[in-house]
Amino acid sequence: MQDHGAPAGYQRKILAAGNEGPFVMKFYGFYPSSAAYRCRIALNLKGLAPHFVAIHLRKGEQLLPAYLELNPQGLLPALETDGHVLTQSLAIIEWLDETHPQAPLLPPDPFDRAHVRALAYAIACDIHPLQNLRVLRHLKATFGQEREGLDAWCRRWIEPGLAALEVTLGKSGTAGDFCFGDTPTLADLCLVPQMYSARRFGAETSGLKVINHIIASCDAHPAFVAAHPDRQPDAEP
Ligand SMILES: N[C@@H](CCC(=O)N[C@@H](CS)C(=O)NCC(=O)O)C(=O)O
Repeated sequence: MQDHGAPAGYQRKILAAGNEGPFVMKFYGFYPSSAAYRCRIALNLKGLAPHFVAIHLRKGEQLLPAYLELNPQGLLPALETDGHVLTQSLAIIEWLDETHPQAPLLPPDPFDRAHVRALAYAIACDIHPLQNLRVLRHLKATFGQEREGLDAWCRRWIEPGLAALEVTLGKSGTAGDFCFGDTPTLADLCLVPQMYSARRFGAETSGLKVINHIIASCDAHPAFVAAHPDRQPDAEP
């Protein structure tokens, strides 16, 4: 585990006060982790910059006793704040949204909220878990799959998952520059990391017109830019 302290950059000035009290907000993540990436975007949108503790997943640091004490699931991310440890990226994001209501991540109407959550869950519950490190390691160890087979496995779930999302977004009539309207919501926080993973696994995404329009908007948004894996203090070449 490596404590990188509070990040420099545009968030620091907004957050400094929150990090000087008795409770230092600590975020446990790893630069390419999708679930951590979702939370980093939310933290940036809320103007928060917690201390960052890097947990190197490929070195197995998520299974060290000190981390399992925080999250017995051995999964990233975790957010430690005010004497609480929050886990599960969507629970963390909704907690951030409830406690920092500016730049809301869910629309006000209950049907719209359900729609945005459904978009987010389609990614976070139905696509992402199949490409997780522990799943890929199991496929390798038990079924002898190497890089090519593992990438094909991931594409097998990512491509139809994103294709269905593209249809849903197109039919909704509510997609704009972002998944819902013209400001970021929970759905965009899940979509951007999923598209990052899609590229890593060589998935075909060029035909996803609605999604690619949204990704272009996110790529131009400073909160998303600052959350990119390549810009994290633990990023590796
Ligand atoms: N549903 C969880 C998923 C968390 C998760 O799968 N995290 C991954 C990184 S994206 C992880 O820690 N994987 C460790 C492993 O597979 O051993 C969430 O949204 O927080």
